[in-house]
Amino acid sequence: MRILIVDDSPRHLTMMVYELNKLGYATSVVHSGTAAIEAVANERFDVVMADIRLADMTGIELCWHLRTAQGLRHLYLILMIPGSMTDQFHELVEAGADEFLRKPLDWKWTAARLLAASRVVAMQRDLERLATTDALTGAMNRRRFLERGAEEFTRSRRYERPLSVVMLDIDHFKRVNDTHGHATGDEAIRNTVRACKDTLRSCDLIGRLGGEEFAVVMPETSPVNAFAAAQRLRQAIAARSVKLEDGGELYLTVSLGLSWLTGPDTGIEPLLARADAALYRAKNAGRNRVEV
Ligand code: GH3
Ligand code: MG
Ligand code: MG
Ligand code: MG
Repeated sequence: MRILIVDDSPRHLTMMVYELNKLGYATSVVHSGTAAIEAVANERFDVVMADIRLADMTGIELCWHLRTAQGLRHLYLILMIPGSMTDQFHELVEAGADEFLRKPLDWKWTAARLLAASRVVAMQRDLERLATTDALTGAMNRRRFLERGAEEFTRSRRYERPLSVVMLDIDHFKRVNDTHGHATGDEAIRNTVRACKDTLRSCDLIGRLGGEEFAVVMPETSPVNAFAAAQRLRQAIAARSVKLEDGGELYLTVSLGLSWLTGPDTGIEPLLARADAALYRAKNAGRNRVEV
């Protein structure tokens, strides 16, 4: 669990970092609300522990900011309040705080509350994983793939960097199911994703778009390099086999369609549509090949 501490008292910060590290949590430190907002936008944190009195904004204002920001719903917000504060607790919760702790912090109590927070964080992560990964292969599911693909598109567009997309579909897959059964079919699908992961770079996005149809977004990749990568992938898949129950081996091929970012593109969808059209051509041209 990664914790961001927001406090402008250096003495208090040193103490907190020491105690939280002793509990096994990874900590980062910022000294203002503005710096906190920037930090959570750039880096993934699970918990924010903020002093309610900061130089540039109150902890309540910080909570409002973080709660209304895009993509930060997972943050678990803990406000640290003066021991003398006796009311307005409802305001803290209404502002989006999940928890408040009195200063000076009681370390046993803080540890207990962080344990409670870690249960929420773990559940949050499980839900996120379930909502974004394909259960059969562990690849990104369609929704997550399109979301991440859109992010890569925007980045490539802004910095005028190349971006390529490959769509692939297993050849004659219906025969696999019909001849060898669904379990073998499933294994063939997993095998294809393994080949993608082994062959492509770790920054390439691999999504399972449908049954035995996959797409890859390749950031920082020119059409020429993407074509070479698609050919390598095609060969890697053709060279792999799935073990059959009778001891035999099943070899499969895929057809691939390639597209890349061009001037008029306004989103990732046109690239996917062009890659899909190219894939269709690859099927018609005899399968086990890459078309542009
Ligand atoms: P083509 O070469 O033209 O792609 O022929 P194909 O037989 O592969 O045709 P198509 O891509 O349309 O076939 C998709 C088949 O994949 C249909 C469906 O029975 C099967 N399928 C889809 N999802 C799954 C799955 O999760 N597991 C298994 N075992 N089969 C699946
Ligand atoms: Mg098809
Ligand atoms: Mg197919
Ligand atoms: Mg298909």
